[in-house]
Amino acid sequence: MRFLSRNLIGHLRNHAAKSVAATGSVRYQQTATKLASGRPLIANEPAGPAIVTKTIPGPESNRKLQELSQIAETGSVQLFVDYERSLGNYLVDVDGNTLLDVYTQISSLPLGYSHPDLLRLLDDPNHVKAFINRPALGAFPGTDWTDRLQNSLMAVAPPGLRNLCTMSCGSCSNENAFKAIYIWYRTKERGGDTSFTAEELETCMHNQTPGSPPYTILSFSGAFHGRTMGCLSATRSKAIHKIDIPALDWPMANFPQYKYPLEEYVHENQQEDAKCLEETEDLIHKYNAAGKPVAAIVVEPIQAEGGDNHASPEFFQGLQQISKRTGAAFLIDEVQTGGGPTGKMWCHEHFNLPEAPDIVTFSKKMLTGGYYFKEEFKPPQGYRIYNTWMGDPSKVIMLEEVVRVIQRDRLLENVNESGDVLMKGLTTLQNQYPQHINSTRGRGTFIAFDGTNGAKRDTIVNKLKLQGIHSGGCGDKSVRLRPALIFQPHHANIFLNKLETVLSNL
Ligand code: PSZ
Repeated sequence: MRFLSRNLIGHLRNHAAKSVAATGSVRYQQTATKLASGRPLIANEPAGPAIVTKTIPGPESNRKLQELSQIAETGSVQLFVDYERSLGNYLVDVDGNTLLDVYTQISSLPLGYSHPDLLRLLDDPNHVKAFINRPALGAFPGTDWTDRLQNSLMAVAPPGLRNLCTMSCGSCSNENAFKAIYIWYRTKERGGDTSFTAEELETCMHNQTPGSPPYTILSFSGAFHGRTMGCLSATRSKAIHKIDIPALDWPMANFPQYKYPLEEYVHENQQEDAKCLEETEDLIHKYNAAGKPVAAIVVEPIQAEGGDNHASPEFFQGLQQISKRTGAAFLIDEVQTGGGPTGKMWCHEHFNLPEAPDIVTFSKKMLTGGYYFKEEFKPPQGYRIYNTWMGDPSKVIMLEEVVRVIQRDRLLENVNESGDVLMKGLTTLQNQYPQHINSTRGRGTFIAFDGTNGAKRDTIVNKLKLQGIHSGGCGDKSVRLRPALIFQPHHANIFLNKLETVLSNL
């Protein structure tokens, strides 16, 4: 059998958790033979990483960086990639280094590089037309647009959400979700009346109330919701994102900060939840009373840029209750968590919410941006949530294929299986090298661990690269893993062995 059943995986996960502390040494190959799911998902993928330069970036990357920096700001460029040669889980750089990519373009490649089923799409001449004729979808959708949406985004919609708006990236999905929420909130305040007064129409042209109401969005310490002018006021992860940019006076509540390992600090972490929930509700009342009504609570199911901070299902259930009590919408930002990396299509499906969130935003692994919403968030007039492209049919055609491959190759099961191998191996390594790493946490393959400090984290990420592993940092001292959905247990074992090499030589 190629994949283990869900029950068996559940069993193995429990077993892994119990036996980790007792396992003295790391034996990843043994785990591999037990769990590896048959044939590789990508034919002709490299057998492993191969490093050919002394430094990464190598000389060719540095030369190209020099060229590009003549015309562009390149402070964030890490290396130049040969996308012709990159395949599956392996990124090949312009110096010919082959790296196992557990970061995958900031978590945005569902099927890795050059997946054969995606390449085949371009053999169909109808698809070629869709790739070269980019419509203004809000005005001129194509013949098959509704079918395409049904077969892609709607086929994997979060339970309970049957409405959809497509956009181009994560930030513009959040921006427009905020707008849909303001329109909903104002319509509620008007008692459902969908007309505007002359004063509202006049004052909005001067950015004044009542036409431009002073609504706010509550977000959390450590949150990342994008860098555009509205989203940035909800983003709280790093000062470099925000410095020098005017911001709105929006409330920020503390996101829970748990003590690890979780099973040793159940009581403390429950108290932490209660404290943060109380603060959230108090802040909403305070802002409402000050004439800055809180129209929405926005939250990531796992804070990603802020350092892979997790919160309990009870915390998210509590937030939903607060949103009901205060009349604020409950917006879950699944831009980074959505599309399968946590082992479910949507991370909030892990939280047993009694009903769907009001809005769920997505981008990255979903290839197109956008948001799902409850019917009541559909604006009462057209042309209010709108821009030129409103997404891109070529991305939706690709997503249709991605959804088909996820189902055909049972990639969510693969994610859970590979995630188990990673969690078990990382837990063993953190027990073996507590002077270097700790706090392994994650769902599916959406996993992070901490270096003992920021400098140690940076050293680990850099040394991993020279071992042929491309990982990423997040927060102050975390290493994050964001492999594609085609990352299999044998890739996990390669990663763990390379990490052990790095840790044992620190
Ligand atoms: O430094 C950056 O700008 C980065 S690095 C990773 C992201 C941004 N993630 C984007 C992101 C996200 O993780 C969440 C939870 N919400 C919104 C966004 C914004 O998406 P984009 O980048 O597509 O605008």
